[in-house]
Amino acid sequence: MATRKQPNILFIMSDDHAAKAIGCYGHGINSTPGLDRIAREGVRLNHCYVSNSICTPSRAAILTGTYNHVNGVMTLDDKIDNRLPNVAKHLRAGGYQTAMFGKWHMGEGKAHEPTGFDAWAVVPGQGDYFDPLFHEPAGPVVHKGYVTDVITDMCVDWLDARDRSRPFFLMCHHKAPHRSWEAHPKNRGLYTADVRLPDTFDDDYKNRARAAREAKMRIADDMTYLDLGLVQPEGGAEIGEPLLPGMNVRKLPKLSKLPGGFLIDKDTGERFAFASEAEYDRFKYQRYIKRYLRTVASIDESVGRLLDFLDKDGAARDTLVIYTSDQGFFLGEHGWYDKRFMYEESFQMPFLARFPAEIPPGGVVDAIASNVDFAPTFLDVAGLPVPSYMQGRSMRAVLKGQTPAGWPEIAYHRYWMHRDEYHNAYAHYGIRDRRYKLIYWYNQGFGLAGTQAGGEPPEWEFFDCEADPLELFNVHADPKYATEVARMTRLLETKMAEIGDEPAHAGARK
Ligand code: SGN
Ligand code: CA
Repeated sequence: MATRKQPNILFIMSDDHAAKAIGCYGHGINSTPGLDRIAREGVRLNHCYVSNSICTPSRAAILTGTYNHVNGVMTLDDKIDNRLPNVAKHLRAGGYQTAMFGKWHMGEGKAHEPTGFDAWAVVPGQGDYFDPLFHEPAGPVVHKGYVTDVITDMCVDWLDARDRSRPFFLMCHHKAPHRSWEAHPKNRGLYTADVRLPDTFDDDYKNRARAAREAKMRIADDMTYLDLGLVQPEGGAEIGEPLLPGMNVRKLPKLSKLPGGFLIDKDTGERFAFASEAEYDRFKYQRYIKRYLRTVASIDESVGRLLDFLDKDGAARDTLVIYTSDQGFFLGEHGWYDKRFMYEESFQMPFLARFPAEIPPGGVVDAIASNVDFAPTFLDVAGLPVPSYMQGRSMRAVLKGQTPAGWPEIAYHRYWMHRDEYHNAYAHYGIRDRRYKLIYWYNQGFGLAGTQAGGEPPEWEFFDCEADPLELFNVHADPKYATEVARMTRLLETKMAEIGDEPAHAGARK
C-alpha cells in the first residue's frame, strides 16, 4: 500500500475571539457563515481550554506544545527564545513548507522573531488595525489597508505561490478582534439592533474570591473613549482617569463627571445623552459589543476566502483547517471585557476543525482539550513523531469523535501575572473537568515581569459548572461538595507534579 500523502495544515487563529461570538456555538448574538462552515463540514469542540488566558503565553504553548513554566513565557512581558524547538521547525524538517503571517506577539529582534518558517511577516506587538507595519525577514514594511484583509492577502498569495509537490503548514494569525475593536469601514453599519445584555452584567461579585471584585475590566468603569469610538475632549484629569498613569488615553468618566453630559461618535458626529448611570452603562455595553462583532465580521469573511481558495485549489480534502483564538474573552459577563481569568468565558477557546479526508462532518465534541495539545496534533496528522518534551497529546482521534481511553479529563490553567497595570487581574491556577472547576488564588506576585508583588491571604474557589454555569457561587467551603473538592485537589496536585509546575498552596502533595 502506498503511504498516504502528508496533509496540509491551515491554522487560523484570531486574537481575543470568544466562542460566544461564533454563530455555531449557538448564542445567537451574531452570524458567522464562514466559521460555521468549518464546523458544519467538520467538528466543533465545546471544551477546549487555554493553559494561560493571555496572549503571549498562549501562543508560546501552541507553538511548543509545552506549559509556560517549561517554555519560559509566563507573562505578557516575556519573549520566546527562538532557539528552542517548535512545531514549525519539526514540520519543516519533516518535509513541510511553512509560513506565519499576522500577530506573533512573542517578541521582536533576532532572538525572538519567528523561526521554523520559510516565510513570515508579523505585526510588532499588538499591531495596528489600519495600514499596519509588519516585520519581515528583510525588514519593516507598511502594508496599506485593513489588517484582517492584509493578513488574509498574505496567506492567499503565499498559498497560491507555494510548491504544490509538498505539503504546507500555514499559521494565519489575525489581530482582530483585539481591543480597541476598530472595524473595516464597510462593516460599521452592521449590528444596528441592540444585543441582549448578559445575565451577569450587573454582577455584585458576592460569593467569589477577591480577584473578581478587584479586577479593573468593567465595561461600566474601565472603557476608554478610544475603545468605544468616541471623541475624547482635550484636557487633563477633568475628562477621565488616564488608562495608565501618564497616558493621555482616558477612561470614560462617570455620567455625573462627563463634560457637557454627552458623548460624540468619532466617525459620524452623532451625540449621545443619558438619563441615568444605568442607561449610560448599557450604552457602553452596546457600543462595545457591536464594535467587537463588526471586527469579527471581517474575520469571518477572511475564513470564507481561505476556504474558497482551498476549494478552487483542489486542496480542501487533504487540508486540516483549524480555527481558534489565543484565549476567550468576556463579552459583558460579570460586567467585564478582557480575559486572564479561569472563569469560563475567558478560559474557553473556540475550536473548529475540518479535514474532509479524515473528520466526519457535523461533529460536536465534549472531550476536554488544551492549547498544549495543538502541536502534538499537527505532528501526528503529518505522520511525524511527537517529541518527548511536548506535554500535550494529539487530538487527532478526538477530532474524529473517537476519544481514546485514558484521555485527560481535566484542563490545567495558570495565570502568572499578579495585578497587572491594565486590569489588576490576580494570579491563580486550577483545573476544570467537564463538571467542576477548582481555582487557587494565591493572592501574591512572584516578582515576574509585568507583575506586582504584595500579598493578601490566599483563597480557593470551587464551582459546580452544571448547577451554576454562570459561576456565581463559590462552593469550596460547602460540605456538600467536600468529596469533590478533595478529588479535584488531588487531581490538581497530580497534574502539577506530572507537568513539573510548582504548587504555591499550603500542604500541596508534590
Ligand atoms: C493591551 C490592552 C489590554 C490587554 C492586553 C493584553 N490594552 O495591553 O486591555 O489585556 O493588551 O492583550 S490596550 O488599551 O493597550 O489595548 S493580549 O491579547 O495581548 O493578551
Ligand atoms: Ca489575545
